[in-house]
Amino acid sequence: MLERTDWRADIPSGAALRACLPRAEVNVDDALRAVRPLVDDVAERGVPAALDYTARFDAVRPGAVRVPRSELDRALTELAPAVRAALEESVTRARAVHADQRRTDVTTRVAEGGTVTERWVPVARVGLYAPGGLAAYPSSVVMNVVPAQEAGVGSVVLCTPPQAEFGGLPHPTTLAAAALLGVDEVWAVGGAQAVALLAYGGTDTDGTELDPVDMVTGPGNVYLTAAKRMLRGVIGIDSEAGTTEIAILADDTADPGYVASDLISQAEHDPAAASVLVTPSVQLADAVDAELARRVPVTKHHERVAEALRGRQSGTVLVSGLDDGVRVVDAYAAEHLEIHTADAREVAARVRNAGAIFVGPYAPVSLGDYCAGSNHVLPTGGSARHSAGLSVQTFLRGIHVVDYSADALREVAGHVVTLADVEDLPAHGEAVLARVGSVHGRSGEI
Ligand code: HSO
Ligand code: ZN
Repeated sequence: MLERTDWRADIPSGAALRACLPRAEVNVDDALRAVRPLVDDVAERGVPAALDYTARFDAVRPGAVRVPRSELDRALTELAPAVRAALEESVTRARAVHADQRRTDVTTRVAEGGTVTERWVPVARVGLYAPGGLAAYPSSVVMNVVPAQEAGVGSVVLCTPPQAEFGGLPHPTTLAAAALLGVDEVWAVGGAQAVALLAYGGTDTDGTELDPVDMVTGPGNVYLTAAKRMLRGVIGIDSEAGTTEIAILADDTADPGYVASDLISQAEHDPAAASVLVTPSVQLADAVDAELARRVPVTKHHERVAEALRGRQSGTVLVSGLDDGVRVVDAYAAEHLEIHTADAREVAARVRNAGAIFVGPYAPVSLGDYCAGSNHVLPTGGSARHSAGLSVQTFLRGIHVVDYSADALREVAGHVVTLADVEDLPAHGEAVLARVGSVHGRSGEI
């Protein structure tokens, strides 16, 4: 079922290893070219442009971008009790984890009378994106909003696409999740046009000002990702959370049914989703294929799943042992990595690159998607090599506060003047000399 790559006898090394892995060829350059005129248009014309693109891409044109408060309240009132309870549990667990990520300011005494304090300050206003597309994502509302709130962000806008079947409003469960979390500014706009409108702001059809944000976070398709990349600088962005992917490192102790169902679970998101099995066991690979053959046809979204599993972004990689297995999953740097091996904790501890690691048979990715407490907005496409998922840290900036007394400045003044001279920036040294008098026979007097 899954295409096989056999590296048991010979495994590529270095960059070649990364290049040979099953991976989607996402052409962000094409997407960048496609979204540039759209972004420019929204920058120039604001809301009317954003609504034009919404009409074109989402086949619906809402009367206004901002969702009325009454619709948020209604969505929450009409939310099924079981869904509300599940969302509340998801929020409680995510809050517990993210509250522990808060930072305290740290003051370092560098010298007598000289201190540097790292002061953690939240971003003032953020735009959080919850996708629409093939599913509704109230869980992504939780995963964006909770870290922003725990970081102390004062002003939060949720952006999510409007849907024709809901009369131009976003999905009601997405609205209910926002209301449950106390977010009352929701914009019915999605995709690249949402990012552009968040970055530049505008005036809504009823005259309401839509204020620009300082930062945009959240997952989305390649066009949303391209718009984030393009507008980085105008706004801050999180890591690139694109089409979902799961890698599973498993040995012959793994349950093939668990492995197959988890590979299917992420393939369900999108025909371009990636499901990769890495194993030293041919027996397990065969058993997983047999389970996939049995399960895929009967899963609800079998067409999407089959396409994702058939794609060149998915496959099985056979390795000679778990050491090579760890090398492969490190090179792949999966958004989600599951470890199904004997002593899974020990193997997990050796992994360096992953968005999130799920240890052992009872921590499936779906648990993390909804209710583990961990965040599900995670780096994709190998960006877990250098980036992390969404967290409180994403929304904080560390500001260095430098506080020196006259004596403390005098004590180090000679070194400052020397370094300024060596860089041929004598005015830098003179700024110090003006305060401390003379150093090295040079005086601050002009
Ligand atoms: N697996 C997705 C998140 C998600 N799953 C939302 C279900 N709902 C990307 O981490
Ligand atoms: Zn998922």
